[in-house]
Amino acid sequence: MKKIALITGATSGLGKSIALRLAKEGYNVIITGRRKERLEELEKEIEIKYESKVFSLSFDVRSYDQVAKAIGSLPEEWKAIDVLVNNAGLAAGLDPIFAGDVDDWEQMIDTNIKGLLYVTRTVSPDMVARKSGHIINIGSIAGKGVYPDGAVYCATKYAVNALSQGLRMDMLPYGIRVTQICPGAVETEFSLVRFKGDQSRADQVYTGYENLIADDIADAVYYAVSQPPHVDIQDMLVMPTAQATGNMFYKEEKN
Ligand code: NDP
Ligand code: 8X3
Repeated sequence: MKKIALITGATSGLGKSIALRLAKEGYNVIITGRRKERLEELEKEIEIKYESKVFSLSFDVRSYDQVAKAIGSLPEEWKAIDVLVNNAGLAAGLDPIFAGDVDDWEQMIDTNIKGLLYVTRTVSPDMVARKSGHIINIGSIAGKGVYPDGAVYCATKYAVNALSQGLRMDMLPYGIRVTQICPGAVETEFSLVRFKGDQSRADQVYTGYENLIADDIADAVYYAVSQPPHVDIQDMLVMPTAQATGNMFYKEEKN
C-alpha cells in the first residue's frame, strides 16, 4: 500500500515541488492551499506524470474551523497520513517594528505559527494512535538568526524552531519523527508576496548570485522521509553557496 503525505501550501513554490517529488517517489498526496484552481492544475499534473493518487483540500490554515472541517472530511482511505509537511507560510513586508503594518504581523503570526499548530493538532492524533508518522516543518534561516526589518517574520520562524523541538519531545514515546528543514533564499513567489506584487523588488532578491530552487528543498524533504525508521533527521539548514546568513550574500557586481 502506498504511503500518504499531506502537504500544506502546495499551490506554489516549495509545497508544489515537494508534492510533485513525493508523488514521483510513490506517495499518494493530499495537496492543500487556498487557491482551488491551482490545486486542480497540480492534481492534473500529478495524475498525468505519476501513478500516485491525489486528493485536494482547499482551506485557510489560519482558521481552526476550516482546518478541522477539511481534514475531518477526508475519506476513510485517506485518513492514515504518514507524512505531514507543514509548509504553508509567508513573509509580509520588510519594515522596522516602529513602522510595521499590524495587519502584516497578524497574517504572519496567524499563518506561520497558529496555522502550523492547527494542522498539526488535527493530523497528529491519528499518528499517535498508530504510533507511526513523520512531521516535517519548513522553518528558515530566518529562524536561526534575525535580520534587519525582518523581526516579526524571523520571530515566527524562531517559533517554528521551538515548536519543532517541543513536538519532537511530545512525539518521542510514539516513535514519530519530527524534522525541521530551514532553507535560505529560494526563488518562489515568497518575495512577490512579501513585497505585495512588486515584481522588480522581488527580482532583486534573486539577482547577482545563484539562489536555491524549490526542487533543492524537495530533495531535502525526500532525504529526510527516505531514511530508515531509526534515523530522524532533526534539523537541516540548506543555503545557497553564496549566502552565509539571512542577510549576508556574495553578489556579483553588475557592469
Ligand atoms: P510561496 O509564496 O511560493 O508559497 C506559499 C504557499 O503557502 C502557497 O501555496 C500558499 O497557498 C500557502 N499559504 C500561504 N498562506 C496560506 C494560508 N493562510 N492558508 C493556506 N495556505 C497558505 O512561498 P514559498 O514556497 O517560498 O514558501 C513556503 C514556505 O517556505 C513558507 O513557510 C516560507 O516561510 C518558507 N521559506 C521560504 C523561503 C524562500 O526563500 N522562498 C526560505 C525559507 C523558508 P495559497 O496562497 O494558495 O493559500
Ligand atoms: C525566507 C528566507 O532569508 O528571506 O525564510 O528570511 S529569508
